[in-house]
Amino acid sequence: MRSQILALTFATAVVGHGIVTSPPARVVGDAMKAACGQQVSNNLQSNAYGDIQQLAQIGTSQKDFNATLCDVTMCKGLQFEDNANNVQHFTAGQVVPITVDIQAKHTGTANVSVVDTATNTVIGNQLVYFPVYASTSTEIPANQTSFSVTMPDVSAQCGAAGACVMQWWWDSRQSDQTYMSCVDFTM
Ligand SMILES: [Cu+2]
Repeated sequence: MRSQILALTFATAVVGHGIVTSPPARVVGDAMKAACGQQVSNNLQSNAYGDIQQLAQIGTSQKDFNATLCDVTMCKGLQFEDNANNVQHFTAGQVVPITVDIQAKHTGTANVSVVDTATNTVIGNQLVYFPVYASTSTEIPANQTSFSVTMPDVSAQCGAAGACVMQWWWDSRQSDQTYMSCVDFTM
């Protein structure tokens, strides 16, 4: 028990690492709390920048964590219902500027993709891919935190709010930490 408390204290004390700040990304709300439980919800509330491995680790030790409803690999378990008033509208061919805030570096890869939320699968090709991202051996290039993507025509799949998100995904095998943000949108 003591080691569990220490582990949790340590986990919440570590500053998280990255999030999309624009366009607005999914945030915590009551639906997320119901699906993911109190501890996971609290963690994400206090540390929106955190990695999904930490959320999964906390969740598996909690009785009110529903692994089916709260898939941390799908928008960190953040729910559409909590973000229904924050849905962007994009058109095919629209150039969408994206701003990322990174608090600490871990060498990895990153991409932005359109994800089908019903299946948690990428639709079509990645919109942008960074083979080396947030490397610990260099300063972060400006175009890794401020860049644009051109929206493909996903109007057939993404017409209804909640069907799709634009997902920013940064995966560091160096640290076994994965960060993500989801922007709800319709086309
Ligand atoms: Cu870290």
